[in-house]
Amino acid sequence: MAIERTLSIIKPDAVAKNVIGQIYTRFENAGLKVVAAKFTQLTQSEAEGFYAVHKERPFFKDLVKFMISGPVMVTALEGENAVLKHRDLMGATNPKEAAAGTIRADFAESIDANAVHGSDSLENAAIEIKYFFG
Ligand code: RTP
Ligand code: MG
Repeated sequence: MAIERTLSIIKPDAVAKNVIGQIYTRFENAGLKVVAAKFTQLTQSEAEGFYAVHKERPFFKDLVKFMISGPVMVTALEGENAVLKHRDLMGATNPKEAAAGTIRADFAESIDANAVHGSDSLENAAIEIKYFFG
């Protein structure tokens, strides 16, 4: 299996809940290694740029507003099959639909405040890691 990199963001709701360590432990237990990280407050233009693919969607404004509502933990993770593995750890976008034991099932409140972001493809992972870490 290929060694991949993926981008994870622990969103403002999960940072506020003080569960960065619990989420990192899940990454570690799944064999995902932290290769870059920064704790940061996104600006409006950073959040808009990051989620530019969604700019025509009805939820875009609320998404950006939420992502700048508090600090986030941005992490590049590396490991076997990292993109899909990280998506599996996160669970479904809507925590009500997320499988038991996933990060969103355990820590997310709603489809808006859903604890984590993860790259959805290897191609987007490369773009997103470059966006935050150059
Ligand atoms: P993410 O990008 O944050 O990892 O989440 P995702 O791939 O599971 O979901 P995506 O479709 O990329 O949507 C990005 C974020 O927008 C919010 N969203 N709200 N109200 C809605 O119908 C709706 N749909 C999406 C979610 O917070 C989602 O994480
Ligand atoms: Mg997405």
